[in-house]
Order: sequence, then C-alpha cells, then structure tokens
Amino acid sequence: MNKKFKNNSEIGFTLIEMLGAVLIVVILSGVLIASNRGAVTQAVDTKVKAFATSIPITLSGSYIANWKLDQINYPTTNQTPDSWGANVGTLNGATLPVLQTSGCVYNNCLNFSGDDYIDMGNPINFQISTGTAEAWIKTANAGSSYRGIVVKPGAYGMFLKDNIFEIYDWTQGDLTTNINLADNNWHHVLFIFNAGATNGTKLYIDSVLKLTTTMNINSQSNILLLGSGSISAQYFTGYIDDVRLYEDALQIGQIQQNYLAGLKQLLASNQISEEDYASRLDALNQYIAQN
Ligand SMILES: [Ca+2]
Repeated sequence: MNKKFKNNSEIGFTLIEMLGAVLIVVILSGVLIASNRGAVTQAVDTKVKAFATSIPITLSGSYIANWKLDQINYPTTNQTPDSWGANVGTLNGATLPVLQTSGCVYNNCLNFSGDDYIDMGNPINFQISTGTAEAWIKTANAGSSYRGIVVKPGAYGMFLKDNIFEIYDWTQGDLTTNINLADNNWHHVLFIFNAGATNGTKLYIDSVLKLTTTMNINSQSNILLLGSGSISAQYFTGYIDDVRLYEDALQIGQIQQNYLAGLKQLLASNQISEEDYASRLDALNQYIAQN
C-alpha cells in the first residue's frame, strides 16, 4: 500500500476535487488555444490586466475643455471646436496650422509650422489657479528657446524650451524636467497646478511623474494659446493632438488611463509596435509597483 495515504478517505476524490480537476482541464485547454496566438500578444494581455488591476478607481475629472483637433473649419472657417465646453479656438498666424489626417493619436491632429497658434480666448473658466492641462505632442525639433504647447501667459503653461519639457512661472521662471522630447515620437505631457501650494504642482511625461514643484500665478489677463507661448512669438513646430483642460487635479490613475488610451490608439494605427507597447506597459507597471 502507498505510504503516502494514511487511510482510505484520503485516496478517494471529493466532489470539490473533481470540480477542481475539471476546472484545471478547462484552464489548460484555454492556454492551448491561447498558445496559437502570438507570444507578444499574450504578454500584452497579461500586462494590460496587471495594469488594470493596479490602478485606483478614479473620478473622471472635471473637464473645462477638450480640443480634439479633428477639425479646422468648424463651427466656422479656421475654427476648431471644443467637444466638452463651448471654448471654440481660432486658428492664427502667418501660415495657419494644417489639419493632419494620418499619423495622429486620435483621428486627426494639427501640424504647427512654427509661425502659428490657436487663440482660445480668456473666458472666466480658464482663469483658474488649480487645474490640469494635458496634450499629446510629437516633434523632431520644436524650435529654439521657448515653444508653447498649452499656455495662458502670466498664469500657467507647458513649454518645450530648447526641446526640454517644462512649465513656466511668470513670477520665478523655468520649472523644468530636464527631459528632451524632440525624438519625433508621440508623448503625453501633462501638468497639475496648484498655485501657491508647496509642491502642489506636478509634471508628467507619458504618465510618469518627472517634476514636483511650487508655482505661482502672476496674471489672468491673457488669452489661452495652443501651439505658442505668446501671440507674437514662441511658436511650436510639430504636431499636437487631444488637448484637455480640467479645473482640478487629475488623479494618478486617471493620468495613466489617459496615457494608456492614447497608446492603444498608437498601437492600433501601427505607429508603435506591439513590442514597444509591451515595453511601455512594463515601464508603467514597474512605476505603479514602486509608487
Ligand atoms: Ca484628434
């Protein structure tokens, strides 16, 4: 008799054990089916699941505006709509931003040539001291010195300065990540601001926190600009897509979701490889695990 078993009751299978065995067979057959798919696809599925289970449940954020930059002649010529609010943008400059119908993150985007911008006006809901601004950008060289992405001069704004991602504070100067983004790839740039709050301002690149700092607001008298830091200078050269403005601080889970949603679009349009997508998810999961 097998010495492993002390008595007969341990030899027989209980109903639970039988069900367990059936379950294992079902799981294994699922694995066999899955093994016919690409190994990378499976790895990606696993990484997406890991990501989905790791992020906290978040609020959707309090939108002020969402400029999808899918249209340039709506509601009227040389205007671009706000899909959330009523903050219609007006194209401006020597040569107006050009609508790009491929190679964007979401549908279309705008190609800024370094002498143009969008005038968003200065409605009261832009005159905020706490909030979040985000955009997708792609540039091989945005230009020298300051080049505005989403900027309300005097108040808050994201720039590339000599292609390095920063925000500008009109009371104390540059607040920089020291990271150059002119690699001709799409990047998700975002900053949370809370004027006057010590370490209340945070800059993210591709949903990873790159700078925590303190900023102040000097003036709310100027219009909000896309693709420029001023109505007469600091014009951005490159592509901008899906710009959003919120009246509060987005939570980290929401930032990561927004980034991942864009990444999925880039994967679907073959702008990034499945390997690249997988490695970016790895970085995201690693970041979440460490923070
Ligand atoms: Ca778009």
